[in-house]
Amino acid sequence: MTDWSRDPVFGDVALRLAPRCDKNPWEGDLGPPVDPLVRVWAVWGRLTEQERRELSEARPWSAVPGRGGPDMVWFEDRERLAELACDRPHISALMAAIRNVGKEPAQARTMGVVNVTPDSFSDGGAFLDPARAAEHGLALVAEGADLLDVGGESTRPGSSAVAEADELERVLPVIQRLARETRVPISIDTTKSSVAEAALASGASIVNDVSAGRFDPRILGVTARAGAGYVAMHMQGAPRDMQEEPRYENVVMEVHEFLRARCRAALDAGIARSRLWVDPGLGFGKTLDHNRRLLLDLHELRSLGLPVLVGPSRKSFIAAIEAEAGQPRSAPADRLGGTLAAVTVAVQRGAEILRVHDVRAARQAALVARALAR
Ligand code: PMM
Repeated sequence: MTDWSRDPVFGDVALRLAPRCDKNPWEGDLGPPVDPLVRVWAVWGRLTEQERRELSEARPWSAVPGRGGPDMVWFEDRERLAELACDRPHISALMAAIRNVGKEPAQARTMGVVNVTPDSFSDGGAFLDPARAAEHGLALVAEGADLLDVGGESTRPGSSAVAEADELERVLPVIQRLARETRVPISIDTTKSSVAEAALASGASIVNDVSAGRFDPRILGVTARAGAGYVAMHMQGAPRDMQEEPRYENVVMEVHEFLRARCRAALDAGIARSRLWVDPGLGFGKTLDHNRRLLLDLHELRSLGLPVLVGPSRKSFIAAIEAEAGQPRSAPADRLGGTLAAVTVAVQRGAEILRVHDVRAARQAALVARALAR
């Protein structure tokens, strides 16, 4: 008998939606194993009225009899299901989870942070000199970084935008040197199309846009024309005011919906689906509870069918958890333990890219988190 609650990816969904289910729906008395994509099951008793109505529309479906009505339903019309799942995180999360059943989650990759800024919250000023920044990037590669993220504008809460010329002056020499001296893909952390364009021409191959194209929509076309990768990150508001009073009805649903819409815009601008990544934007217009919910429900974002990148590294939610427990708030550079705890949770919920300052430690945490989730 399969214990679904132990499955690394499916476990969470199974626990919340289907605690009564103790059978593998593709085996034994429920029929032979089939392509999981075409058979999605749901435990009827756990669904809301609205969800039942939505699922009932997705005919043809088969019901597995249970006491007092259908116990489980499954769907065999792949197209109809994909259509239905497209706008409904709840259903699509179920689909994504099922798609991952039995599959080894990929080993998460690390993206080392290279901030060429005077004021980033954790390492501001440390690498403002281009030579030091590039050396730091190379050191992160030596620690095992799979990617490097170079940024010239701080996005810390309360910060204001940096002039384009300053941003270019900070990042271009660093990208050029890193591109010459390492084979690791380089991303440019910017919201400006002009900076993205120059960085891509200088050796970067990914645009990491914390505004997901809201601040400067041309960035999508620039990325598309270069055939580059694109990280669409969620943020409520702008860095200047994002932490003033972040509010959500349902943070996971809203972030999911935002990312879906922004990925639609990216696709419409010509960015290939295979080049898109999504990021819930920990700390960007979020309280401790919002960050906690997003980390715990990270697998729900996997239902977008795109790699999920997450950046918990040294963020203030770690200090907020300490404060909640009556402990002193640690300084950003002293948040490695908290970062690794968050990395563990993220990996066990299917994160594929970890944006971190401490690459060696995060790689080890990710490896062990995955091995222990089996
Ligand atoms: N966090 C920061 C900057 N850029 N980009 C992505 N995609 N995700 C993040 O979480 C993220 C980011 C802020 O952290 P830093 O100042 O330490 O770089």
